[in-house]
Amino acid sequence: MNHVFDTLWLCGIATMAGPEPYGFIADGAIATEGEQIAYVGQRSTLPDEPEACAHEIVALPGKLLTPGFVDAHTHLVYGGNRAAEFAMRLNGKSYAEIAQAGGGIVSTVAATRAASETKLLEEAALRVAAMSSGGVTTVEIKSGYGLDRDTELRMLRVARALSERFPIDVRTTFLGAHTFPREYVNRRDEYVALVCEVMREGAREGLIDAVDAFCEEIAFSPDEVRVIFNEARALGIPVKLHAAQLTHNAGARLAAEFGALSVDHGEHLDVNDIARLAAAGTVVVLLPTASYFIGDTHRPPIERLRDAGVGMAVATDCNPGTSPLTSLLLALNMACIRFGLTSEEAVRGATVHAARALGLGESIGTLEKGKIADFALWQAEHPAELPYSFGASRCLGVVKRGRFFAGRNT
Ligand code: DI6
Ligand code: FE
Repeated sequence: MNHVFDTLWLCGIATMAGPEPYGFIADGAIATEGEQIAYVGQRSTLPDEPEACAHEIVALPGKLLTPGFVDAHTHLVYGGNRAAEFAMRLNGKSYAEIAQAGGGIVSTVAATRAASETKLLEEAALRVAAMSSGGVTTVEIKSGYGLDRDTELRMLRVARALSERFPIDVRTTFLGAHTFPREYVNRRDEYVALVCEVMREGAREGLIDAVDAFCEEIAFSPDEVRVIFNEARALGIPVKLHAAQLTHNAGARLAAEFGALSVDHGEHLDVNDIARLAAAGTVVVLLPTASYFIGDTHRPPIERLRDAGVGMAVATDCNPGTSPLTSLLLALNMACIRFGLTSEEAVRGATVHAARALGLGESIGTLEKGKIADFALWQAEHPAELPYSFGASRCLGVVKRGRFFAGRNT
């Protein structure tokens, strides 16, 4: 008598593992047992007739199953929105003028500080619901719109609470070093010290899975980031870095030195950075919709990253200022059209490499025996259809840790 699995799914499967493009199996079978994948392969190589292999059979002819999508870079917990600022930009106002008029990131900081935990949770829940119905089963959420002790910790608690409401795992990233709050612009060292203090407190409460900083001329210098990364290292927390978005600086080099999980944005990475990131195994997280939304035409060095074998993830950057977006599929499409990724690289960017960017490459991101049973189900026959179709979600539902949740499109 063969071993009997819990559930057996029969459909096209993009495993994103193995030598085939997309690891695609047209006539595939994947079985779950508890929260894990117990079998994946050709339907024809199942040990027995499907009915004898599992308690429950789900046959979905003409449909596609992929690893659950991973959105590896979001700032989706925030107060208010920046639609008025968008309108000002359309009327010719520059980002600097808007910032002077009290807009920009500090306006989101003010709105986030003013919002209660419940209000932040309700608003973020709408965004997570949209992501979940778009096939996302793991999302990274950053703090960074509080820039004070209480609000930063509140943002992280809200991020954690979201995973209890949806079939989604949340990885929290502490981004106290997003920008300098007004009250500290002339006391930068004191603010860096505060960031370290809040990091320690967040770590004690188990609220921080990774530490990030915005390393730019207009934000934190590489030396300031080093202080923050040293603190993270002392606490045993992995780091990632917003770097080379607007200008080139020593940020990516510093990230590689600290073995960062990822460098995010990366439009201005140079050849030396790329060699160091490749050696460190650091993933570059591409955020094509942020560059689109601010009208930046500078493209990341995709060919060089590809040639060096640096993993490229693609994420939404969901945030009120530069990417008010919840559709990871749209980000994949833009990664192809605007940045020049292949379809397969784009899908890898939302699965394998996105998982690696969160330090979760061993447990999710591909469909392999023993990994967590996180799947997205699609109205598609082939994975190349995913970055191709834009403006509509084809997601039929997700399987989270072995359990099925129907999507809004079913
Ligand atoms: N880079 C970004 O694109 C966002 N944060 C960051 O460090 C923008 C944040 C905002 O404008 O609210
Ligand atoms: Fe960001």
